[in-house]
Amino acid sequence: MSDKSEIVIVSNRLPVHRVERDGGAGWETSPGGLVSAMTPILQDRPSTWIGWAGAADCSLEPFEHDGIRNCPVPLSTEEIANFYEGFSNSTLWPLYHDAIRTPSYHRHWWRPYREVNERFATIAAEVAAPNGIVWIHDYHFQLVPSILRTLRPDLKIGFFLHIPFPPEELFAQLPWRREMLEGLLGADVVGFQTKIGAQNFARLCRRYTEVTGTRDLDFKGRHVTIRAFPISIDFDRYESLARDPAVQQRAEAFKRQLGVNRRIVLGVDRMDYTKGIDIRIKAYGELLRSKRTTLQDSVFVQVAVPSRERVDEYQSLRDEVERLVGAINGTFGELGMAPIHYLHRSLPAEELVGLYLAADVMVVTPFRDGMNLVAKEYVASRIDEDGVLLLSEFTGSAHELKAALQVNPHDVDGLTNRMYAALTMSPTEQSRRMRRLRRIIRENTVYDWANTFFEALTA
Ligand code: GDG
Repeated sequence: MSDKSEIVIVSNRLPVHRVERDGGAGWETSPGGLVSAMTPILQDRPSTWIGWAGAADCSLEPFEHDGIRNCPVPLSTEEIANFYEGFSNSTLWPLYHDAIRTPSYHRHWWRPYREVNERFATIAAEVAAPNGIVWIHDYHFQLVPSILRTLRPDLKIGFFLHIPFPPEELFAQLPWRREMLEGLLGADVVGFQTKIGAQNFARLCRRYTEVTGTRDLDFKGRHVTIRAFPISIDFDRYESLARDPAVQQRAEAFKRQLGVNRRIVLGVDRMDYTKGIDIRIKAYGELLRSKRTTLQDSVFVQVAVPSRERVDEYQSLRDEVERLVGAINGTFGELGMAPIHYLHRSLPAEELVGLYLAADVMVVTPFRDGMNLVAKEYVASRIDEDGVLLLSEFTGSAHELKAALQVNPHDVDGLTNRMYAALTMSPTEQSRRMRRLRRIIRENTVYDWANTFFEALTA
């Protein structure tokens, strides 16, 4: 068998993580939609996944796990600071999310970004079989398509952006805007979460590069397909977890712990300033202050998974969230009973779905989000067709989940009113909306998403 791969995936992290066992260290497949969506496509074909293994200054040999060859790419401590925490997460991440925190532009971050992109592209060029397929994921690697195109013109190259692609006025700030656009134009297919993202990209390419065309583009004699591919979840997995008696018992236990007569309002997010965690806690505080809900009527649970903790903006968000929770609990709580329960940690999937099952209202209020899978997971878990999804208009999911109770998260009064409407929605209205939501997600799963992208790439 050739040691070259017909399919190569490039993403920031490998689909596995290292675990310490009795007999020494080993690898385990990481939970997550992307990994399971790729598995049916990668299995039975020689394939390689290229990514960072998650530890600094660590050089590892390629290895096989669960039928997929993993190729770990080393990053130095300096590269993690400049390429990952710097350019990726302090320049691109805020810029692409409506600049809700001011993006920082530093030339000493740009150079490592380009160098790391060159390293990943070089490895992809080495492992891909003649005429093979390379699918590159996300904002960390926007230069990889064009570098790879130069090294290996025979390849089919796809790129998918998991986060929003910003409008012209914002993207124009980026000092390296032309390089970034031309980097992406090295792909055959450039995929976005929404049509707006695809349109923003095409418009910017027409302004700053030599492309021709309106919807799809032609660049240097090649055709580049620009399209929206809204990502989704493994609907059946969430539905069957929700039917699992052990998970249902967890849900009942959560309800008992929190108080059987209290309606449960739930938020689940990475601790990220794009997610609107602070604003929803403020809105819940307003509900308590105006006595539209009380400590006895409802309880708010916020799970915030630790994320990018070495970036200052994330640290100050955590401080602010913890200050707000403390202030509201201090004002409205009683001994042995708090209005807000806040967990700063990640939960096992069974517990997460137990919480989805227990929650009467799911609050998803990002100021901007590429898609938001939590909203879709909540819907898939609601096997009894009840519960209310309160969803920000500024998520990719809002384009599909029209039957959710939609809200502008910048409007605290509006959000408070909608939260109240969610808490008091009639069972008939809940199930009318939930049935429609469930149908939409059932009809476009993460497997459909992956297949549609692959079809576009191999057409
Ligand atoms: C990016 C884009 C886009 C969360 N807490 C726990 C846990 N999670 C899992 C959820 C969900 C995932 O993390 C979060 O996905 P989101 O889509 O909500 O958000 P991002 O992490 O920002 O993802 C986003 C996505 O990429 C895919 O393209 O939708 O817009 O920003 O799956 O379930 N999982 C477990 N325990 C937790 O405590 N096990």
